[in-house]
Amino acid sequence: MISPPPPPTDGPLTLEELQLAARNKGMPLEALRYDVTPVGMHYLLVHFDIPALEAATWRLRVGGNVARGLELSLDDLRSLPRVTMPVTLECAGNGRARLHPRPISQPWLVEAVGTAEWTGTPLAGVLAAAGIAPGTVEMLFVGADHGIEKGHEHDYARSLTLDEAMRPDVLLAYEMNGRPLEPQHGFPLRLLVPGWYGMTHVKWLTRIDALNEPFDGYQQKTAYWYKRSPDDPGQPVTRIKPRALLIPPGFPDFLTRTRTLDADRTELRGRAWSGGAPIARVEVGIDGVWTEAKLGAALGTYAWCSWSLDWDATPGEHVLSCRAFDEAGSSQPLEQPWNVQGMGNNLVQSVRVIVR
Ligand SMILES: Nc1nc2c(c(=O)[nH]1)N[C@H]1C(S)=C(S)[C@@H](COP(=O)(O)O)O[C@H]1N2
Ligand SMILES: [Mo]
Repeated sequence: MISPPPPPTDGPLTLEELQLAARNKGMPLEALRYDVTPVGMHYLLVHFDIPALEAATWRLRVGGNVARGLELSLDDLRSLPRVTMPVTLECAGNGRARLHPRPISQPWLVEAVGTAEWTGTPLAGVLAAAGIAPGTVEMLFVGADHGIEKGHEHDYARSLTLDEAMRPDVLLAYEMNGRPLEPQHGFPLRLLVPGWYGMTHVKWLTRIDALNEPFDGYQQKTAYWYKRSPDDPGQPVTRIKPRALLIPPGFPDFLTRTRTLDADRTELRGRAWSGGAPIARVEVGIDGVWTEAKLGAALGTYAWCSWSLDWDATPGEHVLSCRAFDEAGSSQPLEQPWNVQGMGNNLVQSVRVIVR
């Protein structure tokens, strides 16, 4: 059962996009001031409905191509080695709403990001306990949520290669910022794959299966591909591309969000991250002239770092931008790239300010 996706449009936002935008939410940019994003300000993306799960009856089943199937309660998982790490999560669709024509889906601008302290147990330990059998190529992660996307009915599910799944920093996470996961962020358990775009971090985990063939479910084979045209085989979406964001200075106009500030020395501040490699530098563009910013230490291997730059704000209208460069040599485009699903659009952010 396949229905074609709605064609991209240059028209006004549709009611369907508005409906998604009102259910899901971005992080307010002023929350870039926090090292660790308060849970209620972290971005949120839920494809279907938030499932009703109870800690007392919920179980994680580990099966497929394993020596011993496991059935684990939340207490079982909590009794395993405990690891806490800060991780920056970003939705692969961040930036989609600026594309021309606009792919119809969750219409993010730039706010689909957040950094939390995640606590859980390394997945590798649970997989070792189950005994991954020879011939396993991928691990499949299945959520409790269910729905239809572009005509395909499915449980939300994604896979990882066995090598990626065995990375020591991949977690089965049951806490966010020191508290049990909120229902919307995956209670009672979610996958955490530091460095990867959000779709990989499967929430409401109920099943993990060892597969001896690559998974071909909707969220793996159809969604989350960089394609230049509908018949381009494309490339899978994997790790987070570099991005820097600026805390909009001054105060906003309610409707347009244009900023007003007084002529003075102003400290411009923001955050930068990349899932591919550490951030090497951040540049700030003031009316198109780029200056290197002062870079703070990263909060963690897979968490953002702060940056700042003093700016002598002179009266008039200005456009402020920022861009991140990582140690692998990746950066952010100044011209809008385009792909069919609107994935990984890390065009530089621009903030309009009026200095008085
Ligand atoms: N089970 C399940 N897991 C999921 C999703 C989902 O809809 N269902 N959405 C994914 C996507 S696309 C993103 S960007 C992240 C968002 O995580 P957050 O809402 O905790 O920020 O969860 C991912 N995990
Ligand atoms: Mo996402």
